[in-house]
Amino acid sequence: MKGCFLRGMLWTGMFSFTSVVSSAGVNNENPMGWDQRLRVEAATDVNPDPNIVEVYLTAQETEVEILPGVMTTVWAYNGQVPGPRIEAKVGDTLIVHLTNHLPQGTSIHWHGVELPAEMDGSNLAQHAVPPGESFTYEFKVLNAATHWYHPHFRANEQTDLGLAGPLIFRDPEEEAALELAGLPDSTELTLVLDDMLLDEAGQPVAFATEELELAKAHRTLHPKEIAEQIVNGREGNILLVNGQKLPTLLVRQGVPQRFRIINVANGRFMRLSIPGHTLYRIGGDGGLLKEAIPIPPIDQIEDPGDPSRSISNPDPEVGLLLAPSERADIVFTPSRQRGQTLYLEWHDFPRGRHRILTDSVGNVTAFGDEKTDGKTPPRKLLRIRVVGKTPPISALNLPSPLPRSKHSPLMDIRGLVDLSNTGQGIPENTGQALPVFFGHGMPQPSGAINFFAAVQERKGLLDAIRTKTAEVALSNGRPVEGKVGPPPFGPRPFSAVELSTALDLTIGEVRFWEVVNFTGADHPFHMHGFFFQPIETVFVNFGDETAGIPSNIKTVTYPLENKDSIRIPARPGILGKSWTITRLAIQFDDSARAESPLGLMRTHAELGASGKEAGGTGTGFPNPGDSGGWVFHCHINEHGDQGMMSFFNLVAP
Ligand SMILES: [Cu+2]
Repeated sequence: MKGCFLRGMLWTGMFSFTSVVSSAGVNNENPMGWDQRLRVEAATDVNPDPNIVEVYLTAQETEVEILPGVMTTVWAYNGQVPGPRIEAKVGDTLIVHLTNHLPQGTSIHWHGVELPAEMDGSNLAQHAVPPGESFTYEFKVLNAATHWYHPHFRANEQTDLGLAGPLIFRDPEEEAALELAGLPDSTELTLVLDDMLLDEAGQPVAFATEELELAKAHRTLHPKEIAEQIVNGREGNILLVNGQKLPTLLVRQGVPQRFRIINVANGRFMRLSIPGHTLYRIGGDGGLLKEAIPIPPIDQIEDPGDPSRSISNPDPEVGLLLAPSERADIVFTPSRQRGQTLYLEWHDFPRGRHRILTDSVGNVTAFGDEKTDGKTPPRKLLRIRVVGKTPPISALNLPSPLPRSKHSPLMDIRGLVDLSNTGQGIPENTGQALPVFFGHGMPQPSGAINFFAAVQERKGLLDAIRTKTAEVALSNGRPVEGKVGPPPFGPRPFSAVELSTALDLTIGEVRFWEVVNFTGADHPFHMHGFFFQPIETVFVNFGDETAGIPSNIKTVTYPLENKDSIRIPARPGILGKSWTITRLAIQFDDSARAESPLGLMRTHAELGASGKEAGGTGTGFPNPGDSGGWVFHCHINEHGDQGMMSFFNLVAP
């Protein structure tokens, strides 16, 4: 990136300090070539203006060597998996020229970025860029944080095949303050975590989610495999760090390392640990936290189902957990001596994987309990070799509070929402509350499964919850009332949503989402274009008196943080008698963003439905002050693509 960072500039503010063992002095650097085997190469900035970053990305099929001696056919930006690292500083203008050489339409969604609606890249913001054509994205960089970019058409297939890249927005003052605290930016590394599902020939296994692909897939996948990919999210058999299987990083003992970690996997939750080391999480989706959060390594416990073996501690609160699309900014200091090797490990936990039951001819009949859920042994992601001369050990002082870009301050908006009307375990549709219901139906014999994210008022559903009979309302996973799509539900209800029936919100207002999860699995909720601040998750269980299962309600709260993606935990009990409600405070304010110069969003809305890839029909956004339509969805890409996605219109007051 361009621009000169203000080295050594004093960070003004009152700090206390958290001491972490580390080194100090001239050796506070990593060994020569420390990251050369796994660094994601940066995109070339072709613009000489120091305040404009302008890059070209070409999406096309290519071959890469993931397994030794095997060329795997992938889809890549500029031939790289992951895509080139794009860096810019707050205040810059970022211009990206996308050229599509894929065999199908594509777009780029700038995940976590505050930008004008028409630059968002969602299937609501634009039509897919057809094969052979180009599209230019342009927006101003407002928030310093670790983001990423990926397609938003057939995201399950395109992202999984390799189209995902890191997007790092920096604030030089923030970086200088961290450097002053003893955290050298020369040891910062971006880690893009992913997995790929490869067959015996080292090629990607067929995808099972698009209608077209579903038909095709029947020649290559059994209905059971189709249903598994869809309901559990596609989990790969090869784990990748920056596109490589178990790459090696070189470090010195006592020299603190900063990792910007991005989980770009379709369905794999990245639960991370470095044995013998505490990780300090200093930031996440929306930039730096107020305070570093220490995260001890994940311990092994006796498997309650089989005392002869051990499993990773099943409590997801233990260790660093990144649901698909989440990011973490962590610091840790290698304490091992020269010649020793550490590993960044992936750990399993029970996230609600379903087992698929079939009949004698292979048709899918039902879901069953997945007894291995959460019990996969730990796997190594990254080798960390301690090499070079060991420097003297002193202390790294992480300031408290952590420095934070004045351009994107962390303002607590959770106090601006009124939770007094919320029944603790009952979602409401009054006042500031915006209930969103996540659910899905039973599998069809073909393996297809319908998902939904229902956003409109669902009085019947709310009443059913109040009377603890939600299973009646959720007949085959469909809300019995509502305006989302004409029956029968197709595999892609999102395409049937009409703009005129979407939720209307007003620019500037503060609301809270109540994301209600009826399912037995975790789902990562992702909001486009706006940060939210997680307040709490309420685990509601009305039990089953006849089976002796007691009722209970448990509430988990969250630290102050700006986020765009969050794990929505599974229901704690049986279907219809239990659910979770995750409450997120959010201010729908995009008034600081550049006016849309083209009015593309309004144009698209007026174009109306143009096949399933368009957002839908409606009157659009006639007022030039309107923001546009914004989507939110589950970021297990198979779920989002199958309908666990909805949107709202943001209009001028
Ligand atoms: Cu999901």
